Amino acid sequence: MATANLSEYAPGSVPDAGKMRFGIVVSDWNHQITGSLLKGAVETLKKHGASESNIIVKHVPGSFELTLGAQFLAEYEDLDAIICLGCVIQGETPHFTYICQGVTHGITQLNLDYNIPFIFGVLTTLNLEQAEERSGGKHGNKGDEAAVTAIRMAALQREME
Ligand code: DLZ
Repeated sequence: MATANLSEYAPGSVPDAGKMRFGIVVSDWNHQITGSLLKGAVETLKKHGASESNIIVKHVPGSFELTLGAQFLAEYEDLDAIICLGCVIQGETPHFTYICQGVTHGITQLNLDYNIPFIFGVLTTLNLEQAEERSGGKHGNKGDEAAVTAIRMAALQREME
């Protein structure tokens, strides 16, 4: 099966984000990749109506810290959705597995503990090339996908409130 393009979505499927407020927590590890994810996420939020002043960006050292960074945002800011951006690249030791498990479980738990969506915008790749392909390369940008997911989930919550 072909890899989906992360920047493509059905026309009309993304609600207006004009009245929404977003948090983005981004990992500085593999910053050349996460910088592109951040750029994609911010541009996509703005493209769908979010204003710059309603996008709060905070940096953390590595993907393992995304969970707590996102929790800080949920505690100290009034937000409709929080996007977590990171890039974990497999190395020679099992460290990759532990970081991926930690951040995956952490973000899942935040989704259950808080009544706002936390979006998993973390690339987990076998090498740098795969990460480049998914951060503005031939497979699109995971940051775009995370932003669209954040808007859709925030709209879903508003609809159900
Ligand atoms: C330590 C580490 C390693 C080896 N690899 C990555 C990675 O590929 N991507 C990432 O986001 N973070 C990595 N880290 C850092 C951890 O996420 C975390 O910041 C440290 O283990 C904290 O000491």
